[in-house]
Amino acid sequence: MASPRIAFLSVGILLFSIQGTLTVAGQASVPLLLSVENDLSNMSPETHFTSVVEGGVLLGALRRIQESRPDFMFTMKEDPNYGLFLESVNGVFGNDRDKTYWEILSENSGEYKRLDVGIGCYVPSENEHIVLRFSTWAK
Ligand code: B12
Repeated sequence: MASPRIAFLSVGILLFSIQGTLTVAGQASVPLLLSVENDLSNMSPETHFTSVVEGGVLLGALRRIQESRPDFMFTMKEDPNYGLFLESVNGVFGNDRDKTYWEILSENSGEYKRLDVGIGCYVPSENEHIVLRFSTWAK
């Protein structure tokens, strides 16, 4: 039997598909799912339905969740060469001492692919499932 989480995600994706293109402040928008996973702290994962404006970057989706959900927050810092680095999610910061960071992935049919750019450059596709996973680069 499908787990409640998979059932929840499936219903969400179905609703998004039925709705088709939504609008955000009069602009065409692209719906997506965003999950937060932190196995290092044994936290239960959370998933949010969000969107970006057509052609918009992932940062817009994070901002949209933060504006509508008081339990979701994030911080970032600017790197002179690569742009915006996602520094913390829900108060959990990566750090050099523990070699931890927020890895950004795209999930499709159970397969996880690491994004090749950061939150300020990545342009999500319709109904994409983005995963923010607290990870270590020590391995
Ligand atoms: C080591 C490394 C990391 C380490 C840095 C840890 C550390 N404190 O040393 C970790 C594992 C954290 C990391 C993460 C990511 N990285 Co990286 N990383 C590198 C790598 C291999 C070397 C960087 C380095 O040490 N340079 C030498 C030092 C002296 O220079 P520096 O300027 O101080 O380096 C800093 C920046 O590079 C920064 N940084 C590292 N990665 C990224 C990614 C982004 C988007 C930003 C804004 C900054 C940044 O962290 C370094 C230490 O402070 C480079 C590739 C390369 N060979 O340069 C990729 C590289 C910079 N990373 C890249 C990417 C895509 C990511 C991720 C987005 C991957 C992901 N999907 O999760 C994440 C960032 C996620 C987030 N939270 O925003 C891309 C950036 C491409 C782009 N145009 O945006 C690169 C170029 C690799 C590639 N070709 O794909 N990375």
